[in-house]
Amino acid sequence: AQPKEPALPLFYGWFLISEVEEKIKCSTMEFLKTLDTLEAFKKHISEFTGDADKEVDLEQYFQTKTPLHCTTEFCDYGKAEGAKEYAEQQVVKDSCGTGTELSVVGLIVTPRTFGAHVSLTPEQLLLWPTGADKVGIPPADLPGVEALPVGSRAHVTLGCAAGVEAVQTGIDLLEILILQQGEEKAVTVEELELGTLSYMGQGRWYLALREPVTCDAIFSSFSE
Ligand code: ACK
Repeated sequence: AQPKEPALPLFYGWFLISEVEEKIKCSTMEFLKTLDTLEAFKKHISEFTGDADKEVDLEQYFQTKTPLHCTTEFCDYGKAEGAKEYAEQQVVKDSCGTGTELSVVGLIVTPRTFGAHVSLTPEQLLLWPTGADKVGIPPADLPGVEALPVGSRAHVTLGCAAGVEAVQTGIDLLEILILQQGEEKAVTVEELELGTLSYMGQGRWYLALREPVTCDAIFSSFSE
């Protein structure tokens, strides 16, 4: 009989080491608290609540999904297209268990997701699958996506609204980056201690961090 092929994982990615995970959870929750109290945010509250008079506690609104990580390849145990080819790459095999520093350059908040925008180094991009930025994007939005640099989708999902899947964070991030590239410039709402906060319409917020936050992470596969 043929030896059984090893099963493919759910996904590959960089996983924040536990001390960093705790730190990031705390500091990003602080940001949500700040956002919640801003008049500019309250003005657009109905995009989160459906009702301009309703309040929202953003810390409760988003459910954290751990372990915090930046997905490279979603394999879906081999059901996803290209999963096997990705897993077989020498660079992927060699990188498993190795450490790296992820650079978080911004935070996004939308009515669906809360996430960290990660800027990948050329070395990290070697682990970024070709075409990964476009997976699951409606064809009508593709021209905008294709104009973005490779790796633009790289993110850490920090939380999702009830009933929302984590895959949405990358899509929300791309949508925001496409808007930033477009003609319509974002409205800069406020200079915060952390950085510049912009409102992108339809409940979408982007905080460009004044200083990127470096997070120690380990490349690995993940299966449930
Ligand atoms: O926040 P994420 O990157 O979004 O981390 C989780 C991880 O895989 C485990 O679910 C991501 N994910 C789920 N489905 C997909 C998909 N179709 N394409 C890309 N990433 C996905 C999810």
